[in-house]
Amino acid sequence: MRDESWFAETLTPHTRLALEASRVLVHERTGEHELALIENDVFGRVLLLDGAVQLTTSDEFIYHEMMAHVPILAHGSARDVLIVGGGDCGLAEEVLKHASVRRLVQVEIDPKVVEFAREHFAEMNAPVFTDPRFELTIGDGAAYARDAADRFDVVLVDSTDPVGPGAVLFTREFYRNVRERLKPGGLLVTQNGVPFLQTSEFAAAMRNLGATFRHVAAYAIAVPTYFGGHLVLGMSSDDDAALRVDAGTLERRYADAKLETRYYSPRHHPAAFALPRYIDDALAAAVAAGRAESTGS
Ligand code: AG3
Repeated sequence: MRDESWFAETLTPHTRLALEASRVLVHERTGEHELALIENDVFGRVLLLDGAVQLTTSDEFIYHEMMAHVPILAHGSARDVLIVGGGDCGLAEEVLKHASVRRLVQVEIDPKVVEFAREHFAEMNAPVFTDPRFELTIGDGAAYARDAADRFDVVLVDSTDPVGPGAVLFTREFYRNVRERLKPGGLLVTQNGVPFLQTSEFAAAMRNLGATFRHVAAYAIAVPTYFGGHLVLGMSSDDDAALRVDAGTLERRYADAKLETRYYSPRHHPAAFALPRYIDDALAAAVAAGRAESTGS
């Protein structure tokens, strides 16, 4: 029987990160996921899906600020944004802080995650549900990418890890479909895990991106509850303008957007792309392999 006072992250086979639960608020199987919501004295409320920490009240700002503000400020005039996944709506909250964004479509597969987050993370996501720019669809994000006709300036894939229902969001076919959803100059940002522990998953996803997009970059973030070193976010586009944006432009856009951030800064933004060497090397090798496959086919 599981000890209900400790919850372990079971994401990788030979490691366990355990968090003490001072309270277990929810622990159940929903349609798509095993979901647990606990309280921890250091991190606050913690949401785990299928044994992987998704967010905590204390450190969610890191992932959400970096996933939203890096591409939106790099783009410079993002009006239409798509989020695939992101059921806790913490990412939507950061996206909607940009007055330039006119429409935010979010396609999440599991309505239960949204309900939960609405109830238990209201201090983070409450503004989202009254924002007329926000269009939430419950459905399969991969099918949406394939079938929709709409196009976006920025597409954000706020997925779980490449196991279970989220695995499809790391495939070449999905990335190809997303590419069709981008307007000229559009950008895709993807959650690509912790390369130190998820080495082959990271390489496979980057290879698929390399096979699909003309330009693939990645940036690293440090989230205390994502165990195992840096978590990497991929940024891909067929146009490298947003990947080359200079610090002065970012400073100006950041000031114009009137954002208050705790992790993102226009100085840190380009720095996050200067990857530690073992990640940089793995990225370069995977992208080159993907590129070779796509030109060979
Ligand atoms: N979703 C990404 C969680 C990634 C965790 N992976 C890991 N620790 N290797 C976060 C959802 C927040 N909206």
